[in-house]
Amino acid sequence: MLNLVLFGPPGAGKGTQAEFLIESFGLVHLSTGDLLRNEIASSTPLGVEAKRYMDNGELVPDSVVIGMIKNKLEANTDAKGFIFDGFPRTVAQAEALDQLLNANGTPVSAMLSLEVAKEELIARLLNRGKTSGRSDDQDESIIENRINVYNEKTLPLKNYFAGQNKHFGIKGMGSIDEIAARLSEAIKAL
Ligand code: B4P
Repeated sequence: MLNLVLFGPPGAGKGTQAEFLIESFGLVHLSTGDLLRNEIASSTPLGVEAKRYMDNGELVPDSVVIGMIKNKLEANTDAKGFIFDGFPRTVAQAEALDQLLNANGTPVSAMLSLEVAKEELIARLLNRGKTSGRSDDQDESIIENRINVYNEKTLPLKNYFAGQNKHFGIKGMGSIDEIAARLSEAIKAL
């Protein structure tokens, strides 16, 4: 089973590259950002709570996202593998993911970390904000906050997975196809 954690700051290209990876490797895509946006669109109680955090570029509480991932893993027991996009984002989430996957004997295979310069991240997100309607992509100060939250709470996960010899840095600058080719090469070498 191939279980990949696609990692990187907001705007690194996680969602973009996940589309290519699910097609090439036949994996089930689990994006906590997409799951949360679906909840918001359906105005569920979970969505209403999550929106308060997401609009400000803050992380949604761990218990909420861990519960969503657990449900999705249970609903996809016949999957060939998963691509985790935007999850885990905190050490508590990484520990919970390890526990859930190890209980099934199917641990994380690798963390693929997309590396992109901050100015490029901001430019990509502001550009997406012109058409996406995403409230968290419209305002540069909210984007800056998302990047700060990433540096403070999410970046420590590099060391977490490096400690398990599962961290692979991938240059995330260049064309979408070039980056997809780099990811593909890294996965085939696993
Ligand atoms: P996400 O949905 O994960 O949003 P993201 O970090 O902005 O990444 P995304 O995948 O959407 O963008 P991508 O880099 O592909 O999270 C949103 C919010 O949800 C979080 O802030 C948080 O509040 C909450 N949340 C989600 N998961 C959570 C968790 N586990 N715990 C707590 N809270 C959680 O791409 C960005 C743009 O760049 C796109 O427009 C794309 O077209 C463009 N792009 C990509 N690659 C490019 C390239 N090579 N060249 C030029 N442009 C490129």
